[in-house]
Amino acid sequence: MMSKPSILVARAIFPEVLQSLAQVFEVESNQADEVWSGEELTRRMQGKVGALTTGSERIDAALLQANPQLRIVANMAVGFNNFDVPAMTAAGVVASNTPDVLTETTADFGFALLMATARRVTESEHYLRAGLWKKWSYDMFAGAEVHGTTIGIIGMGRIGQGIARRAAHGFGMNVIYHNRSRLSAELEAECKASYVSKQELLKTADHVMLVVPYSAESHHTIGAAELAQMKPTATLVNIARGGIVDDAALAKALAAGQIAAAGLDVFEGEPALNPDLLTVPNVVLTPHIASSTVKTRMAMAQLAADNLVAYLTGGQALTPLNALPGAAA
Ligand code: 8YV
Repeated sequence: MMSKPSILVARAIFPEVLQSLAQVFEVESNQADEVWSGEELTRRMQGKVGALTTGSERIDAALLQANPQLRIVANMAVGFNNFDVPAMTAAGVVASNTPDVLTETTADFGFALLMATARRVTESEHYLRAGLWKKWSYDMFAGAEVHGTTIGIIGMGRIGQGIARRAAHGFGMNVIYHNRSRLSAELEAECKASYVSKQELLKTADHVMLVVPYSAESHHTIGAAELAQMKPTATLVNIARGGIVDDAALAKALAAGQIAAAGLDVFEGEPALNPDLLTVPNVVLTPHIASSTVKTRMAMAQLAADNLVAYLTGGQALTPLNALPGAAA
């Protein structure tokens, strides 16, 4: 009998997904969910032809060089800035991600964060829990209107479009967007979204939503200069990636009342946070949970696992990020 190919599952995942992988592969897993250093990950990768990673594991040229047997790394995330895709392609390693299965769930969370930020949900809850609520008052936690206002979406991929639909059809918002490329006229009509320059968006939006993938070009899409262009009554939500916003500049702008409030699910250097963000009251902070519903996280884990099975047993990944010459079965 032929021995099963060996794979690494780099972080804890749903046991049932792990069990299904164990039917096909020899699996080294990490159900203790230890956070491995780059060297440890490289060492654990030895002898493995495939790996399932999350957005926290970096796959770079050094790891690839030390593991020439590796054939595929399947990320349990739609974002893949933890992968050096050109280096993977050069090394003949397939990279895959988990698009589509998290789109609507993540768009829901973008809206949750927008609502919590504009309507000061967490700030008022902290006040209540601290026993400070003694009487009703006319302007208590008066926030920013959401329905009927203008939302500016930066990054109009699948998730950005999901947010636009919710905003336009559910909340009667005026939707403006900025993106590297313009949507088709049909998609613009469906999302009721108008394309504007970044400057125009920053100047006119009541709520700015960031859904742009992280890259060298999108680093600090929002910094001090951009915050200065926003309305003092505006809110900013980042469900994209840490590094899209200059968190230090944002903490300063929030403390100074340069913008009204922010909602952040992702941070520069997470899980570490810029300490100044913890001292300003007008920011809602969540620990990178935008895709986290039971159903969606299961679908993401299953798609990552299915990519490993499809490529290593059939020669074709389901949702590859790179095309390798001669990779198809
Ligand atoms: C993941 C995400 O939870 O898919 C993404 O890009 O940011 C989140 O859905 C995270 O990356 C862990 O893999």
